[in-house]
Amino acid sequence: TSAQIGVTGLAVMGRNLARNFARNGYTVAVHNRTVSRTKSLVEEFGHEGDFVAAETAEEFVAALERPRRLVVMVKAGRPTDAVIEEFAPLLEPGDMIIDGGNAHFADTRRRERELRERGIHFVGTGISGGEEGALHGPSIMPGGSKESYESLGPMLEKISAKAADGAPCVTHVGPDGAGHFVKMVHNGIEYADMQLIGEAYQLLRDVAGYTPAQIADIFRTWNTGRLDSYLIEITAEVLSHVDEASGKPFVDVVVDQAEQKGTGRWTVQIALDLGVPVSGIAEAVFARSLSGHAALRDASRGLSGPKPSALGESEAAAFADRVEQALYASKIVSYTQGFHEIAAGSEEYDWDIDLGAVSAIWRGGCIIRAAFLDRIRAAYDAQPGLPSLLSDETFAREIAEAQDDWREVLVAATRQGVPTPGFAAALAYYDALRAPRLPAALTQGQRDFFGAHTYRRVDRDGSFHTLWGGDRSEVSE
Ligand code: NBP
Repeated sequence: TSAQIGVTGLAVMGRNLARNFARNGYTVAVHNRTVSRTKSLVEEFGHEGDFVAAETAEEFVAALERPRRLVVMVKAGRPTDAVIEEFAPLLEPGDMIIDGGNAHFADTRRRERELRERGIHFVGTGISGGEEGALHGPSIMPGGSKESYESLGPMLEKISAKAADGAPCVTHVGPDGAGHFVKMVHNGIEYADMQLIGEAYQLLRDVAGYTPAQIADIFRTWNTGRLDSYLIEITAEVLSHVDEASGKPFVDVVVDQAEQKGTGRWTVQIALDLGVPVSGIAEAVFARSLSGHAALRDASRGLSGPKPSALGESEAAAFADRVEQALYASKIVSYTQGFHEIAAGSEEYDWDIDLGAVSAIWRGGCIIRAAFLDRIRAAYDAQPGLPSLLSDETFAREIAEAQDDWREVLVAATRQGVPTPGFAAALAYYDALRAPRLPAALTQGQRDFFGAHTYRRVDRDGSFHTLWGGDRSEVSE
């Protein structure tokens, strides 16, 4: 029997992905560096479909029909290169290596280039949805050549999540590293979403005075509206969970130091390189980092500031409604920033990414799946060249309606000393974009003063310098 697809790297993700292919009727060759994983997969789940267990790389490659489709699900970084070095010599022109790990897109570009020279298609593929997604249907973001997608697309469409309208959550994102780039920004947006939800929780707790169980109910209500999303849904689950050992809310017994694996940080690093202001995502990454500085936080607990005082019952309910507005408006801004980064990456690397298609494949399977993404897609469908999501009429109107509450929430947060870097960064971005004039003019003046860096004028073309140390006359450069 020859297998239509092979998966090497059978930790949680690879094993579930292999099972997903098998459950969809494909014959799947399975391989792992440590053979026991391969054996246990076939022992435990062999009844789910057709698996071909391979102990060696040679056996694995031999089990695959041609052109070969070989999915690599190992730890990103060095292990991915090691696996490529192991398999590439065994492959033939036209074969495909699909890297489903969380690779950095620059690594994917390098690998794609190297393998292309050897006639092998390298398909860097973002896969989102965690282990459940891998098994039941992830959102899949493949890069690589068009040709490879023709061969792979139908299989990926079959195993992917389906959006509410039945559309598979996979599209050919673009050449070489486009898929991993989009997956990276997806994760950055996920960080921002989580930070904004965290801030909403903190405000409902400290300013409105609600208990975690009450806040869970508020989130459940929000989840029936425009904020309907996986992250809001699981937030309610986490908040209503009670720790068995202590009887306390679970959220009160967890150490408040957030960890990260790196894709959020990459999103910000690359945004800095591309010159794209993703301030909301950056604040989310920094907030996690700040939370982890235990010694710094311990040393700072005595610093002065207001103590939040809880509102009365009816005021609290009204405040919760405002927080919903603030959360929604901030969310629009963080998606605006994330899509700006994708557009900038697409421009820089000539990927020609369809932003509407990207929002469409995030509607199911992935961590940021949300009703909201339908509206983003509608915005790009209506106007493919939309310069910014904020220029979409619907989003602009929604922000206009939300903004009084958004500002009030930030006033309350500031007065009561509740940190809301995500909400604040989002509002600052919004206000900066709509400002008729920015203090950047003053910055240019300062730069010209100390470094003769020159400036442009509003009323004439060219670049100019003022002789600051002399008679302050202006010279044209
Ligand atoms: P891990 O990231 O924990 O990787 C473990 C796998 O890598 C095992 O199969 C291991 O083989 C293999 N491996 C390593 Br480590 N070094 C190797 C080498 N030098 N040669 C060959 N194989 C090697 O697994 P995971 O959590 O299933 O994630 C797989 C990929 O999917 C990662 O890139 C991850 O970032 C990405 N991802 C994960 C999630 C998630 O929710 N976990 C979601 C989306 C994407 P061994 O058994 O012999 O040690």
